[in-house]
Amino acid sequence: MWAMIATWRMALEGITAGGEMLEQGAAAGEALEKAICDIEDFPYYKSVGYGGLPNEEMEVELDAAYMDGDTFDIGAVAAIKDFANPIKVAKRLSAESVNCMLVSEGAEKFAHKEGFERKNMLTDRAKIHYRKRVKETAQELRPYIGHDTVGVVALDQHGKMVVGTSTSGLFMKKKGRVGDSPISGSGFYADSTVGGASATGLGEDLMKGCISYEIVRLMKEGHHPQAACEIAVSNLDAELKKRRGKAGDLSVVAMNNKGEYGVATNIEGFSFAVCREGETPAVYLVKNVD
Ligand code: SD4
Repeated sequence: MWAMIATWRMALEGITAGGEMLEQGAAAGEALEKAICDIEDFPYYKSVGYGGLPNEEMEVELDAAYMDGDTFDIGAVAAIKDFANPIKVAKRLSAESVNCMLVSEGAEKFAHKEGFERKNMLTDRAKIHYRKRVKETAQELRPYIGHDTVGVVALDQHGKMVVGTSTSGLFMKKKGRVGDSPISGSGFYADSTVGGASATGLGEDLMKGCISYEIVRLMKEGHHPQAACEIAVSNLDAELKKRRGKAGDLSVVAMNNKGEYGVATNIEGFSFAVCREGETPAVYLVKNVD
């Protein structure tokens, strides 16, 4: 059995390409890298890779992470600029036993030394969005939240599971702001003996519940991925509302090592893409658990 699940509609073509690789017997990590690179390279996705919207200083700073569910190797980059495929850098970093999470210039220095492709990730289209936003908000530049991260969980024919994320974070975020996407347990987590999970939404709130780890923990306790996702989202949503009066956007996808999957969200309009052995890749809209 092989399978892939990913956050948002934008992931469909990427995971379809990754799924074809898994069908041919590719390793989960290779298929996931292909899926996420395709999304990073597509200039019209405003929240991932090339064409991603900039921070308040009009710079595109990207976060990405990769985790190997067999070895627990983790690699992550945060606030990296001017490299075409942050997921490749994160995956490469996962081979390092120390220094496996690098930020900003440190991440760029590493990527350069390793020969990754340099690229100006700020497109004219993204600049137009930025200028429009500056005009709209006049004096106050607040981060824009309705904004999507790609998170992919993959299972290969050998039973290996991996997870990866890639994002430009929140539009108009502060320079140096890091979301949940490169943070282990928050934006992603994978354990091949159980399953994997990934999150999208307001990083500052997703981190407060270490939501991806929580979903994998619930699956390990015996919950189906669907139940694990629903419990994790509704618990965190309720805790945040109880303690802070409000909860940000929380959306998750998960898959266990049998290829069964689950999704949950506290917003309207969260979509996900799934592609599994013997099935046509498809996109679905998720009902709010709130
Ligand atoms: C972040 N979680 O940087 C990301 C953004 C996102 O839907 O996923 N938005 O906080």
